[in-house]
Amino acid sequence: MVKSAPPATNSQKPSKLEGIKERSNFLREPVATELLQDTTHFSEQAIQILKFHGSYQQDNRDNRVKGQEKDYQMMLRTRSPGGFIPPELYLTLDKLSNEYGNHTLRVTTRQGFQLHGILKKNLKSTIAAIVKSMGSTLGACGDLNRNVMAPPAPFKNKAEYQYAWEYANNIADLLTPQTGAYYEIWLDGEKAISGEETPEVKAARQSNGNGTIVHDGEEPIYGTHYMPRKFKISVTVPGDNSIDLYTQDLSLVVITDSQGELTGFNIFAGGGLGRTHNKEETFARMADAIGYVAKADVYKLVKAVVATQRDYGDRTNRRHARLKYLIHDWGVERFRSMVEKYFGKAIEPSQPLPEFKYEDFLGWNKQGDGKLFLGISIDNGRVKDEGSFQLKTALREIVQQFNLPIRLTPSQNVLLYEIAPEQKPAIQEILDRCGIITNPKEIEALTRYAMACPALPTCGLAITESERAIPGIIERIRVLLNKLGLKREHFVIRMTGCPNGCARPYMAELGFVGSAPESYQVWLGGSPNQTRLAQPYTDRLHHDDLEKFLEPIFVFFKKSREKGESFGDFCARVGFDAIREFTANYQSSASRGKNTGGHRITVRDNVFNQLKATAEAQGKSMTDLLDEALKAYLKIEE
Ligand code: SRM
Ligand code: SF4
Repeated sequence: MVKSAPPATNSQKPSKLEGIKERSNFLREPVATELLQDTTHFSEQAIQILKFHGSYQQDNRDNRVKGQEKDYQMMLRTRSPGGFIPPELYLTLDKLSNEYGNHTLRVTTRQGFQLHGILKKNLKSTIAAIVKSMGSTLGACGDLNRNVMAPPAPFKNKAEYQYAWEYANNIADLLTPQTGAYYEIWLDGEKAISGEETPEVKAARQSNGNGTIVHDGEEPIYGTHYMPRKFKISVTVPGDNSIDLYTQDLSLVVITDSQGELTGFNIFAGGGLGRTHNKEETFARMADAIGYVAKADVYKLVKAVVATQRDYGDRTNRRHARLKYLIHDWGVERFRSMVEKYFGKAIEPSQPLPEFKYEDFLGWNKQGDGKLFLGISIDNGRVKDEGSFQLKTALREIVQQFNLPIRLTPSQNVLLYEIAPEQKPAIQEILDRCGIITNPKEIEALTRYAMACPALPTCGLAITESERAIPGIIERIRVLLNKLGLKREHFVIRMTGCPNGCARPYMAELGFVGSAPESYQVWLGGSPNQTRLAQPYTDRLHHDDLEKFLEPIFVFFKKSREKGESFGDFCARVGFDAIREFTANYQSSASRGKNTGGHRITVRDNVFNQLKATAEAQGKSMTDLLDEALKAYLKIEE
């Protein structure tokens, strides 16, 4: 018989957070008390508990002034399994972002929406409005199961996609906190009106298995201390890696029989990306294949994995508390046998799977039931209106007029679906009028496959810029590639403002990870379909040195790549020693005295954004557009 939660796995003192959770009375205090106080911000203890309710306390770091109180504001994140956003919720979020937030919405890398800039005094009204519109923020952050991911494509004629949605939803329900705290605090005790969970899920939560549930208190699965750390799950279909399967604590892959009937799931566990610079004991790790579980046992298996991490995950050192460290320390065999004890039987061997592909589902597509869906690319997930680029207006108008549901994608984009073919021209007209490109081929390919985390000014952990820096970085990489005769070349670029890995940079072909102000650690060698971990190539690249750094690597790539080989595959194949050797012996065309044909100038943010939107709308590069505009202004004739 295995113990139930949470035995200390060693004799060291539990971390401070374990005490805060224990004293919170199942996530009530001190949030409930402090919410009623007329203050601009919460205490350190309340901040920790607030996370479980889906909110982070932040401050606008652009507005920090020494000696003055910080410009406190709250970020709110939705819990949206499989990225599902019903139309009424979208319209509410849009309204709330204008009324209480910073006028933008942000699609996250785990298929949620974030609102930024909400003042403490408006937090209750904002959460209440979200819940009343069929949404929730409960469990979007904190030490528990986070938003469950699933491929966003609404293929109605591919049963496996429907199973992935169904099970993502049910697992999210299974692991939803059971405490009454959320409704007491934000809705004065009114119970949620959102979708009811299935009886099967309810029964699965209550069934004990071999010690998977804790008998005292309000939380049968989590107990008083919840999880040692955040816990992330995805459900996908064979071949579809849109959800970055290897980065999750737990991933399930739908397995069907020859008739398309669901038989069970392949299980992967132990992925995770967060790390800390110069702390070798922290690392990004890819999930391991654990085995196969029949459909009838899937909730039992999920609970067994959760219980293993709940009871044996490290509760003393939060930097060592994710499931990936438990699996790393134990090895897969020991981990599997512990899960089997909770599960009550042996886990079967994995079923064969085809190769995974990266999918983003952009553009107009058929749903398979006569209806259409449209994938719209959003730079870094930021839904906003700016100059001639009116994405926020366009989405609001479309959802208002056609009452369409949305699926948020793991690559920070949106899919509008359930579109009747006759609605297509009117929807296209709105998007054209608002300056939104819908043909994926017209989107700059480096941008299409890139992601960046928010970083400054909202993220308290950011070391340097990310979302605000990546457009300029991509533009410079494009100019460089063009100059080197790699005109149509593209690859996966991901950037984060610190090593926590929120935009999953360690799976990119070219990853930038903030390591100092204006500087990045550079990771190379991830694969285009995110099935191989990249490796750190250099620890500190100042952004001014981007071209000097990348040029030799791109030239080597151009000279020595195999036919059709991608940039990431090339870097992994030749290895870093070969790249370093080539770089050391490389003489750039500039240093050989030739004209590089380019100089860098700085423009203000608003000019840059307008320039970018206009260049995209006109299908030109920003450099060409700027060149044209300046020549006209300066009356330069050629
Ligand atoms: Fe993240 C913390 C934003 C996905 C690993 N993440 C944060 C915070 C809340 C900063 C903080 O703790 O104060 C960031 C808020 C920034 C802001 O201003 O909004 C933040 N993370 C995000 C989002 C919004 C990035 C985005 O570009 O979309 C993503 C929200 C997803 C969601 O809807 O739930 C987001 N974060 C991720 C991912 C990717 C994923 O889950 O697929 C990772 C890497 C995968 C993983 O967990 O291993 C990730 N975030 C972290 C970590 C490091 C965790 C670790 O194990 O060490 C932290 C810091 C922490 O937990 O201590 C963090
Ligand atoms: Fe903040 Fe770092 Fe996550 Fe970026 S990667 S959002 S800087 S915690």
